[in-house]
Formats: sequence, structure tokens, C-alpha cells
Amino acid sequence: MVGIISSGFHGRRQSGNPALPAGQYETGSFPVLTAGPAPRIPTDDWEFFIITEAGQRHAWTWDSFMSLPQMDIHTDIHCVTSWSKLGTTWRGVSLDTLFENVETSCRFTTAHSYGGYTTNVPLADLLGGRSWVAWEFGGEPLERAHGGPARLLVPHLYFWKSAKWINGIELTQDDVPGFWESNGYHIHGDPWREERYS
Ligand SMILES: Nc1nc2c(c(=O)[nH]1)N[C@H]1C(S)=C(S)[C@@H](COP(=O)(O)O)O[C@H]1N2
Ligand SMILES: [Mo]
Repeated sequence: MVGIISSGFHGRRQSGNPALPAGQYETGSFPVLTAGPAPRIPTDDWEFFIITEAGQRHAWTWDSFMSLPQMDIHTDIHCVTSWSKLGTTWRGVSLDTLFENVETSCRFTTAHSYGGYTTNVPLADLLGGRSWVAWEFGGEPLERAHGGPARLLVPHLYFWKSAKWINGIELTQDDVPGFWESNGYHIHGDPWREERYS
């Protein structure tokens, strides 16, 4: 997906690697980017919820979450600060599975993390086999610094949408800016469109 037409702000920086969106470089390391301290959530206390506009609450404990169908995920991730990590492997539960019995007419969501971080993601971006609640990285339990015990993984959007220490998803009628979206980041965040800042 190498475009002929420049997409503005960062100018045109092309790597020649079609796996890299414009303005991104490949890194072999796994940088940690967290606003504030990393919360510590024992799996005994961990819970994942989905709450609808009608106030209907669906919730999973760690054990009930682990008994859901699991998937291995092989994907590239792209951080808005310009690094991309290619060919990462994860294990987790598809949001399609978690939303199976959820009735809603909302088109938007806010992901809520332990510690207070939020990010908004359209429901369509969470569904369709493109997003997961991931608890394993590279065959090992997800490190706390990277969001363990579990994080949202929305790899087709910039990585700030992949909320670490995920606690739950709230369905919303409107697209409500989350933490970074209220601080100048793009409301949607598609790296292939260079939706970096607003
Ligand atoms: N809860 C929470 N999730 C978060 C963040 C955060 O500060 N808190 N930072 C976001 C940003 S800006 C990025 S780039 C990625 C970084 O994930 P990493 O530290 O695993 O590389 O997590 C995202 N998820
Ligand atoms: Mo970020």
C-alpha cells in the first residue's frame, strides 16, 4: 500500500517495505508507552465488562474469559510515534465472541482501562475479526508494562487504540474522544490514511 500521492503533514517518507504505512519505520524492540503509572491487577480481581446504552452489563471473570474460544493472532502494529513492529504474535479472545449476545444500536464505543485510560473506537472496528482482548504476547503471558494481564488489540488502527489493562467496553451513541483523542490525536487513527493528529 504505497501511495503515489503524499498525505501531507509528515510529507512523504516511504520505506519501500509495503508492510510499512507512510512515515513509519520498523523496529525490532518493543517500546513501552504509558501515560502515568502501570496498574497492577491480579487475575483474581480482573474483570472484563461490556455495558450497553440500555445499561445491560455483560461481564467475565478471568476464568470465564479464559474458557471462551481463544485465537492466535499474527499481526503488525503501528505506533503514531512512528515505530512499527512487524509480525507480532498474540493470543486472545475475539471481540466478535465477546459481543455475541450483546444487543445494541450504538455505533461507537469507549474502551476503559484500569487506571483510568480511555480510547474511543467505532464498534465496526472492534468487530469483523479485527480486534481482540489479548493476554499472551510471543507465547508468554502479556507483561504488565505492555498491559498485562490483558489488553485490547486493535492492530489495524494506531497502537494508542489498543488500551492496556483493559477493563471494559462502553457502548456510546456518539463518538466521544478518549484520553489521547482529547489531546490532539485523531478521532479514528487509521495508519494507512495517516490519521495521526486532528
Ligand atoms: N491503559 C493504557 N493503555 C495504553 C496507553 C496508556 O497510557 N494507558 N498508551 C497507549 C499508547 S499511546 C500506545 S503507543 C500503546 C503502547 O503500548 P506498549 O507500551 O505495549 O508499546 O499503548 C496504548 N495503550
Ligand atoms: Mo502512542
